[in-house]
Amino acid sequence: MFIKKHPLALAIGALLLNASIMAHAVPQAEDPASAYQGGPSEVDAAAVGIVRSPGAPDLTEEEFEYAQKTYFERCAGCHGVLRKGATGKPLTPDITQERGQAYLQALISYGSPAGMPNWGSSGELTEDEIRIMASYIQHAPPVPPEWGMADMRESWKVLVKPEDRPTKQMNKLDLGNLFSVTLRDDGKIALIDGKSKEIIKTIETGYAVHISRMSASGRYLLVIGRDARIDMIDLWAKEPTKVAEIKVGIEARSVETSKFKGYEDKYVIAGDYWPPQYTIMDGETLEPLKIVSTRGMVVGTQEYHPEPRVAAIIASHEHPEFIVNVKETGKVLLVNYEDIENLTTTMIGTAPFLHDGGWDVSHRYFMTAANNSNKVAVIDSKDRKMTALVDVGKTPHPGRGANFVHPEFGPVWATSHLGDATISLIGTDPEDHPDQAWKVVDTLKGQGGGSLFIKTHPKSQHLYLDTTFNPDEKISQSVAVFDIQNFGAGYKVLPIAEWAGVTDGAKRVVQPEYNEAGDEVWFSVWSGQEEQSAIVVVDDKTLELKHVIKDKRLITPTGKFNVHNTQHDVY
Ligand code: DHE
Repeated sequence: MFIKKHPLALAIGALLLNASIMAHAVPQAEDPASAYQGGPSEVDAAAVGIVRSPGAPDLTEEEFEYAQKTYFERCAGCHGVLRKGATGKPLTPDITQERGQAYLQALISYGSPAGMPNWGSSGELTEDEIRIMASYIQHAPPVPPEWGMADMRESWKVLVKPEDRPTKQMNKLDLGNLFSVTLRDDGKIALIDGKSKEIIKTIETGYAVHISRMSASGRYLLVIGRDARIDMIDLWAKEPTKVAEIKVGIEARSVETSKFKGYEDKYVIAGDYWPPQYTIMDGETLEPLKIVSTRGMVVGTQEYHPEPRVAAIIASHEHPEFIVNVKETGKVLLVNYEDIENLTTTMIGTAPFLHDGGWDVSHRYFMTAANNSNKVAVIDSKDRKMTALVDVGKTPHPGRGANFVHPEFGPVWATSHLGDATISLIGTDPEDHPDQAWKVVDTLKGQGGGSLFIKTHPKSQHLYLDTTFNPDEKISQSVAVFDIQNFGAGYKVLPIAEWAGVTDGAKRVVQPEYNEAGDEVWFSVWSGQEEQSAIVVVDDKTLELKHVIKDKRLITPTGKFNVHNTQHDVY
């Protein structure tokens, strides 16, 4: 059975495209995981050479150029830059040549139930374009350029030297309750005051901004874009100001700063998707100090992987270490930054593909999703070992997850899933609840699959989860909320997009984020670049609408990062 084109799935595809190809709609299979992960790669097709391989149908230079560009824009997100496979299947010539031209053309045309979009029957690619793509993937993948120290240093700028920066906060902003909001397709972040809900300032950042993280002191805001550019913003300046920037690779997703006692604000680390590596930088200037490749063997099979991308990174509170998720090899690296010239790393084998995760309530155990294995790995950051590998639902996607005290099972950490409607609650209290520790103690049922983020706050009695990539727009435009004291009552649905009063667009509701006090929850209502989006603020006590932020500068808002909660890992 082939997946048919779905109008809503087209909208998902369009949202995931970068500006250069925004005009086209892209067919997507109705599988939320592939809709989510199939975004374009930042690798520049023009920068990679043409590789002709024996046994593959020949192509003209023009056809190669077209195929290369199309592959990086539309296929690499799932199949990998080097086609070694990730969410999508591997597409190396040994496999593709064996399948043959006719089979590949049919697959590209009609898609597959496993999540491959139907590029031909959707009308997105012509028959001839499909022939070119099917031929192209029978040639060896060209290797994109590396990005080493010379490139980094060339891109590195200190805009305000540390000695010229203030020594105390020079503005009257309530920094703890400030939100850094990703304006995904506008290449900017918006700083929004938590009380007045006014945009204080928008700041230009890397293209397709992804996340914001706070330095340990709460002074520096670090923002990373998919193009691997990091912007460092000083929140103590008269008005928040960019003080340094660097490009650490060609494609990236994660940035973090040192938080161990005595090392506050000393180092910044960023992980790349391409080249597969991480970089440790000076915490005040972003000067690149150490680049480490993550290429290596996959856990279990111990086969070489040339493209293991760096996913989430979190700063340890137990040792001077960064905890680095290496996606395709399924390895968690504990990178000790005490002596970066003589770097020591503890390598923990878990399961592929590691994606995102966060702390348990004690900030000792890192709970991280191995999304392709349907597992959560529990990493003990104190004893530097894996404590458990817990089976959860299909394709866990916790964001940083949610910690709360379950009325029956004690402290738990929760994840929702892209691939099913469940929420897995994992016991995290080995001292007082040893029988429940590191086991799924309860499974809740939410509105449906396609969930990306789940959230609560120590002062809240509610647990919220989005369903951003659910194919049913009623579900993707609303959120479910549970009463932590009464899970038996099921969930309430909050019609966030309807409350926003936004008329056009996909209006996907994404990422709950609390204010500092823990009495408000902010949700993004995410539409296209040319459409109106909004942020909806919910009163956590009453579950009623409190405020809608609409502003013409609020273009494609997605992630929101409250300064206090991000600085102190409160979730
Ligand atoms: Fe994200 C976090 C990767 C698509 C919004 N995203 C992360 C992290 C990774 C990641 C590795 C964890 C960083 C960390 O903690 O250090 N995201 C990817 C992808 O590879 C993927 C699937 C496809 C892509 O092409 O980028 C992807 N992400 C998206 C989106 O489409 C989202 C919904 C909208 C957007 O802005 O692009 C999105 N990702 C987010 C957000 C976080 C995030 C809001 C941080 C959540 C948090 O609470 O910490």
